[in-house]
Amino acid sequence: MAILEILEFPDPRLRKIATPVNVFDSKLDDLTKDMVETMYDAQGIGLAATQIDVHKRILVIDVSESKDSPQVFINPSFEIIEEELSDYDEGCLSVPGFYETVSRPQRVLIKAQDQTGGAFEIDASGILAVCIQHETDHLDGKLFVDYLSSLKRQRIRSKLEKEHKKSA
Ligand code: QAP
Ligand code: CO
Repeated sequence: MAILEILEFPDPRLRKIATPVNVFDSKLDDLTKDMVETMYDAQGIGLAATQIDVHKRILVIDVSESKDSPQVFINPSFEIIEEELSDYDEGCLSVPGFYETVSRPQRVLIKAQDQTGGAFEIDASGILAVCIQHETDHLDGKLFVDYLSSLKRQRIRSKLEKEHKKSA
């Protein structure tokens, strides 16, 4: 297993569109294990393959209290069940140190495949509904900062660019 490097905003590679997975082999299984390990190491609750510079439609999420229930979503999509929006203070491993309120539909039906290609569905509300929408956005090159005002986004961008210069 390995801990992978997480890309940070405004890295242009975070804007790439991920392509569907169609081979369910041991390489995919190894990659999802590395993603789970990387997510836990970074104290995250969700990680998209895009964030580790792999442009395939793969997510790992663990919204459990005990951090022992990783869920893998291959080729995820969702349908909105409840259009009503709810607000959540979102963060992102690719935007470290920043949290802002985002409004999203409060209930969604998640459709995805597991590591073996088996299809499953989850009726999600609460933090899982927030997380799947946030992570699916990554696969389409979208970040939670895109929902903020351009002023807020620019401020976050310049602060992170300064951080990156310091550590470069
Ligand atoms: C996305 O985000 C999410 O800034 C996952 O310094 C967030 O795991 C979905 C993290 C909120 C639903 C609600 C962020 C860790 C982790 C940071 C994360 C940080 C350390 C973010
Ligand atoms: Co994120």
